[in-house]
Amino acid sequence: MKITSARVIVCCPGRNFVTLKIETDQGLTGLGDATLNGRELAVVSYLNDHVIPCLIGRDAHRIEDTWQYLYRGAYWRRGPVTMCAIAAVDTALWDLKAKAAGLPLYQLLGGASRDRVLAYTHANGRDITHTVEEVHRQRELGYVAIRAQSGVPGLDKVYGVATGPQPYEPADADLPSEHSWSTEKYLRHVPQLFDAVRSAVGPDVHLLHDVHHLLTPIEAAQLAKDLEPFRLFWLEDPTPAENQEGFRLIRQHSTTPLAVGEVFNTVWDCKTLIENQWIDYIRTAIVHAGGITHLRRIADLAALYQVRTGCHGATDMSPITLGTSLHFDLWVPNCGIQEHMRHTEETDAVFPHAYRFEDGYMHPGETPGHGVEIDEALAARYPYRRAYLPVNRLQHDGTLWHW
Ligand code: CS2
Ligand code: MG
Repeated sequence: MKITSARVIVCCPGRNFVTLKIETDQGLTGLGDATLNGRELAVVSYLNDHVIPCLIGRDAHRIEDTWQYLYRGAYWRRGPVTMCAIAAVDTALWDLKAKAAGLPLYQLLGGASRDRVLAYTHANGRDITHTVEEVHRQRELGYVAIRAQSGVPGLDKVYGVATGPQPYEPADADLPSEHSWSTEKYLRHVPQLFDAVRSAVGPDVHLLHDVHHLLTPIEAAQLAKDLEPFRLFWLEDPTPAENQEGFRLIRQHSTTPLAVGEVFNTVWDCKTLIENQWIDYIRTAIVHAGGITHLRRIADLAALYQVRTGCHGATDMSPITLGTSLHFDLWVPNCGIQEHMRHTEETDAVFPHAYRFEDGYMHPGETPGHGVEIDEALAARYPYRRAYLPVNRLQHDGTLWHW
């Protein structure tokens, strides 16, 4: 099965998505997600200018060889732009192989290890009362695992919490908006939030929280310790992880489970964290870490140390990543949970998909391939719009804070 063409499709049905479409001489097409939130066009150029010319004429079945060719052949290894581009090719090739076999992708990976995939969603509120209401609302939709975030008294905006009635969207402005940050206020507030949420939902609902890399290791250790009575499923990105050793310090002080990895792009970003058992969940996404071919290497390393997966699933993971992730989750022996932030109706219409949500769990469906397609005519009606993630500055003196 020879690759005859490859094209990049950029669209913005509510938010930007970059999609790679590969066509073959057998008439089959494969799709891969290449969306890198806030830096989309860098990946478009990487694909168009440097990757696509090398793909034409290659055997679409040689997924591993193509992965190594793009990773090693570039000489310049790793990095989010490179690994997103490789992920798009890899995902499209797995889609093609599964379509050629007439099987849903999870069957090619080794078949289902479970009947369905546990999913968590977000409850975001202006304040504690509003967040508790949002948690109840998500419970009514069927979720049994919920991430709770809330506005903090004295801070105008907090990442992960919408300012109006519309759902929160990570990339929110034509130029980066600025949020002010106070570690002291946040550290005082979050234990009160979880005290209220835990008493409202009882012991059986899984509760999660995302710190978005905003604390130093010792501050993160304080928070993890203060949250112990509320038995979190996980505390996410408590501190930036470029310095993997920072997590040792948090571990020394707390038994709250830790999750990290949505910004990682290769196994090298988490090798030390995993081998030292400083984390419990690895959150790396298919789109950001070189596709299925590389993510399964990360998951296999993690399995040796009883670290489980918790794939990133915010709205900037396109339906193609979500669908592919669900095939991965259904198979991977050490799956923990999958993040599920619902896409807009416009996005769902552009990307018709076989995956479904029911009673707190998800399933990728039985359609051959990863089960997600793109309606190109509809996509063309939503042109690219520049959008950025916000930055944080310390409230008291304007210092640019961790991001
Ligand atoms: C978040 C995301 O879903 C999450 O856990 O951290 O909102 C993340 O910040 C965005 O996906 C960044 O693009
Ligand atoms: Mg996160």
